[in-house]
Amino acid sequence: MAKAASSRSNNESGSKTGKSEPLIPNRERPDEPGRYPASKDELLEFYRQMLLIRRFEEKAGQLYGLGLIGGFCHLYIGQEAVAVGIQSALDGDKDSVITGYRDHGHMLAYGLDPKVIMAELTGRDAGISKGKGGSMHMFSTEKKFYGGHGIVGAQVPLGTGLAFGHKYNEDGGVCVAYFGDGASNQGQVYEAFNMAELWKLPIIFVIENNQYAMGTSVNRSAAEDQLFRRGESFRIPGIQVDGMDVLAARGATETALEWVRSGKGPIILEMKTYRYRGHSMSDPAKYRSREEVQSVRDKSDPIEHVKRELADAGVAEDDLKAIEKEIRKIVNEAADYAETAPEPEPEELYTDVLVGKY
Ligand SMILES: Cc1ncc(C[n+]2csc(CCOP(=O)(O)OP(=O)(O)O)c2C)c(N)n1
Ligand SMILES: [Mg+2]
Repeated sequence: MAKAASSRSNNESGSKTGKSEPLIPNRERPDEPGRYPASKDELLEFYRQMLLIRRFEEKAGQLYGLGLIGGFCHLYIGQEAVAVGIQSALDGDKDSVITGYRDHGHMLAYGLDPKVIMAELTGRDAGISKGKGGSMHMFSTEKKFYGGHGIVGAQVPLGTGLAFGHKYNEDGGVCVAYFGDGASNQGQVYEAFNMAELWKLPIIFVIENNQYAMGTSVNRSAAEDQLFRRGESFRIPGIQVDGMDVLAARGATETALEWVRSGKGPIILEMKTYRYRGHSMSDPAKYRSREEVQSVRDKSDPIEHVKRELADAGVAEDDLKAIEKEIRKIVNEAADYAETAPEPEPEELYTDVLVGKY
């Protein structure tokens, strides 16, 4: 099988859907994934969810600018198709998710209430972590969403532990551990890969390759910039996916889930994507040109992509406008709520510090 992005530099996004190479000797390969054949209703739902993330993140950026959100804030704009495509394939009752600090989109794609997420951003008691976690430390054990982690790469061994828990408890769940291209250069990632394959743990390692780690491009920092190959030494297969195409993301996730659920151990999905905004709200973005960003927006925007699919499926422009209106209302209400909800009482400083006695 041909590698998806063989003729492109890794600095470009928009490689074609899920192809993988038979790189590891004597190792069965996952099936070649296809684009998910979504129904019109499913396509509409993907559009809705991606638009919700985009408008939510734009609003979060505005509230940050007004000083209503403090600390760090990393926006997910541009990467929406990854979280929406992947999360839509998961079993919310069984599967667990863990990610880094760029986490609002994953929470929204998991169906968490935008009000509760926005209230966390503004540090209010009604926030999902009672206003004590902020942008980077959102958590919902009920939804099996285990953060929100500010330490780059930390979620990879933690996710491997979650996968160990799934296997040990025989609960049929799979862990999805998201991390970035920058994180993929860390040593702890490879210790986790080794254990995960050795113990055949049910985990999908999702590398969200948005081409940059803060201001450093993949090509400047990665000796092997085809990140789907990073599991080879551990005999973990990898698939490179067009992360700007929600149907490709969903299709590859189906393939990965089939692999993992059938007991074959971990798998890597490299999602080729792009972030339009700076690394965080305080990034002056001097390491890339405006033209580069604009060119990705023009050629590969994930929301425009689905809009075209919807038009082909016969959905009227007015129906899309109605969804846009509905989403703006949800986001405005979330912002109003997050601006007016009370702050936590000082006593909250002493809660949730330890889970219990050891
Ligand atoms: C262990 C550690 N080292 C460095 C940092 C500072 N830092 C925060 S984000 C980041 C870049 C990570 O980039 P990537 O993994 O590509 O994720 P992205 O921000 O692109 O989503 C760095 C170096 C940190 N938070 N933790
Ligand atoms: Mg990155």
